[in-house]
Formats: sequence, C-alpha cells, structure tokens
Amino acid sequence: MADEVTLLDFWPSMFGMRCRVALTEKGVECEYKDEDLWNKSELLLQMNPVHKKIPVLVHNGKPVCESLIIVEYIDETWSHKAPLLSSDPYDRARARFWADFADTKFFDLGMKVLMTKGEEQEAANKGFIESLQRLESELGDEPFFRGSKFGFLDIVFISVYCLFYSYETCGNFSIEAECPKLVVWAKRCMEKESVSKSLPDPREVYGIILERRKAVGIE
Ligand code: GS8
Repeated sequence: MADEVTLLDFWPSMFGMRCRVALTEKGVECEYKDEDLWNKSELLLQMNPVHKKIPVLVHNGKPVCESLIIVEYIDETWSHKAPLLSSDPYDRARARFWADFADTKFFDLGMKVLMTKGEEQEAANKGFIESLQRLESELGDEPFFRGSKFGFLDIVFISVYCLFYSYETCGNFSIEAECPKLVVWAKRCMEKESVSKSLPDPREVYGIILERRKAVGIE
C-alpha cells in the first residue's frame, strides 16, 4: 500500500517550510493542508493535542510533531534519497546544536527586531546581527552547512531567508553588508527547487508582519 502523507501547515510558517523543503528533497508525495490558526481544525487538535501547533506530519494516520523532529523523521523514513543528516555522530551532534540555537535564540532575536521599536529594537538588532555573524562563521567558506551537500542545517535556517526583507526594513540594516557570505549561501539554496517552491514571497510575509506591528501599535 502506498504511503499516505499529509502535512498540516500554515503558508508563512518557517517551521512548516522546513518540512516542505525536506519532503520535496526526498520526492515524497504529500497532501498539504493549510490551517486557519485562529480556528483550528479538529484534525490538528487531534493530531497535536499537546501544543495544538502546526506543522504536523501525518504518516499513515500517525502524527509526528515539532519541525526539527519531523525533518529528522523524514530523513530516516525516506532514507533512500538525499540524506539530510551526516552518518557521522559528531556531525549530527553539531547539526543538532545549531538547530537548537535556531529555535532557542536566533528566531527569538529576529522576532524582537520585527516586533519592537526604539532602544529595545536597537538592542535586538545588535543581538540578531551577532547571531547572523555567528552563523556565517559556522558556515565558513563551504557552499552549505554540511560542506558540499545541502542538508539538515540548510533546511533549518533557509526558511528565515523569506524574512530577510522584513528584518532589513523593520530593523533598518543590511544583512548583505553585515554577512555577505550568508546571503550568497541563501541565494545558493534558493537555486534548489525544493527551497524556491517552499518559501513564500518575502513581500507577502512583510505584509503579515506589518499587520501585526499595526495590531500591537508599533506602526
Ligand atoms: C513551533 C511551531 C509553531 O510555533 C516547531 O514545530 O518547531 N517548535 C515548533 N507553530 C505556530 C505557527 S508558526 O509561527 C503555531 O502553530 N501557532 C499556533 C498557536 O500558537 O496557537
């Protein structure tokens, strides 16, 4: 029997994008269901009763939650093609460390750039640019985070590329001026169809950010 694969998703979600890129890299046929996060479907509540969040990968009726866990699950389940994590334990540990950095530090700093103003935003800009620079030095002179091959960490971080325009516009800085190699890396990733098809238009994403800024009275 063929695999039944569904992704409960929300189009501007950076976490959803990770799963979309991984599934496309592996050539997995998948039904994408866009959730209304203000009116969640019964299916989402049933499949992720703990966090009630997207993304959720439903594979033959069984849910897998949390984007990093989903990407690893996809890699292990469809292991015949495009390996995303290295077979070396040290490389895997390093990839997981930076993925954790993405979710526990990097995204939060980025969110502060988008959702604050004045002195608070200036401090956020500084911290966020430092994080980008850290990431850039982790990349070094390699084409991808795993060296010559596109893999897990590229998937973890590339979704943020569709927010670069928003970070630069809200924070009033240039990522290209601060981290030129990182921008070259992002453009290299965008040459992959799995990435370019999975990331939304940066201006549409900025439209959402702008609405949120207005809603909380910063704009
Ligand atoms: C985060 C998922 C998440 O925040 C992951 O999958 O990596 N750690 C998780 N999902 C958001 C949408 S993206 O901003 C979500 O589903 N929010 C709904 C809610 O909080 O009610």
